[in-house]
Amino acid sequence: MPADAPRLSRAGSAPRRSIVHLGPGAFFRAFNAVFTEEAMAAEGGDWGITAVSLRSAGARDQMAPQSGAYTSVTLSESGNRAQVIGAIVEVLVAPEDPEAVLAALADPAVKIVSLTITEKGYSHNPATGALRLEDVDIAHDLANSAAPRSAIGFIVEALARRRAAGVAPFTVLSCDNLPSNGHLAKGVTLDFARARDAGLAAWIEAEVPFPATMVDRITPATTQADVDALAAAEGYLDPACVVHESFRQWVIEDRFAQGRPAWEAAGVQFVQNVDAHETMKLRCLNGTHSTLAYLGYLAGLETISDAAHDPLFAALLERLWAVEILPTVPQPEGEDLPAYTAALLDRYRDRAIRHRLWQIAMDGSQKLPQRLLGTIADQRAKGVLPQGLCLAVAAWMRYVGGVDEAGQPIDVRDPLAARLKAESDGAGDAAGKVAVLLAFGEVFPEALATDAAFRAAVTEAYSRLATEGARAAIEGYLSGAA
Ligand code: CS2
Repeated sequence: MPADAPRLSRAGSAPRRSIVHLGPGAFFRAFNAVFTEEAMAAEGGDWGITAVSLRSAGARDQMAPQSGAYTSVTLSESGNRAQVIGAIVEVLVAPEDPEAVLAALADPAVKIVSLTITEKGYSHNPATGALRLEDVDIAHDLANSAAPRSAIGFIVEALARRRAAGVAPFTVLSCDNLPSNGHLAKGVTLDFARARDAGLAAWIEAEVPFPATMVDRITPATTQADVDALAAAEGYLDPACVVHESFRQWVIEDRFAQGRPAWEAAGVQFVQNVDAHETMKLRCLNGTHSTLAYLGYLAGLETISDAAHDPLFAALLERLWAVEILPTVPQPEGEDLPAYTAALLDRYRDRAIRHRLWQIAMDGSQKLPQRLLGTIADQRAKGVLPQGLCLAVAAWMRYVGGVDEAGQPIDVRDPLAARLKAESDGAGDAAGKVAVLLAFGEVFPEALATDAAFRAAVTEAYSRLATEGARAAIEGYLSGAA
């Protein structure tokens, strides 16, 4: 990196704020903020974004010296494209000053509160969708409403202040990889509000829109090499830059309380119901992402493109899509499903995108229900046993055991990591380990946990992974399926 490269600085004035976004991570900066920037460029409007970090000061420390500006880098083997984004006008750090965040959320000029807080940010039970009132941050926020820690706590307190002041509510726009994410966000918000004040909950239920969305852009974590490459190419330093694929798709239910940016000018699709698009994406993309993450990691691979270029894993993907996943996906308006999965394989093979399997493997206990278990449950309801997806579940079970095929420790990142490992370690043979992990009601719905054929298939797959390894287990699945 050029040692004397100047720091990126904002060109021109910042737009006035009308959006608060919770979760200023890489995906948000590669996705929401880029669409909003382009919508304002095309159709005007003051849709500036106050981004709020609920945990750490990292994003703020990276972006404050740049007045919120940063670079969105589209990666390509034929040459990267840099786009400076100015839609973010400030970054707040909630633990430093929760009142500043609440003031922003209660600002009458704020019309949309959007979320990329990851699956675990909803403090819900993944198997049921209900708010976990015993969650440590939720319990804190119910007792300390003026100094919340959780996204839900901030949203409800801000809505309470708007209601008390006679200010119209904002729209809550969930942009996380969860089925019916708008419905889920509404459900946990109402659960929290009811625990505080029934009248407030009734007002929220009647007045606050929670449109659902499907979001899609592959965005690996930014590395120092990415920052250095940008500095070398563009002549400035930008530690807040994000790198991503060219592809992007945002499908939104068009239900907003006080308007929205002209996102359609940036290519956003507005539909009445996003469920079919969500199911397509969560099961075809995220389901195979997680499958590759666990089986690929156990097989010693590092990235999605490594796996997608490996003939064995490519054959696994093709069979999973054609036989086990697509039969459970309803036809989304305007989509060609076989073409969609063929395009996915091309996206996965893009060697310009170094998407680490370890990154995707994170938080599996929060991801499996919507990525794999829903598909399996739908197949089981038809009397079908999807052996390939059972192998993927078994691979997750092996992964959370914390030891790879070379006997090396795995750095498992998951809210339930300690319990998953402890109970798995103490469970004896494959059947015992599968049994204790299926007993995690936060992950496995009762119908699957008590399904003998599913349990047997996962146990058999777990045994093959333990004795023969991931590659042999995949070969066995493919040859047995032939
Ligand atoms: C990935 C997703 O990290 C993960 O769990 O599966 O972030 C995936 O890259 C995005 O959903 C793609 O749109």
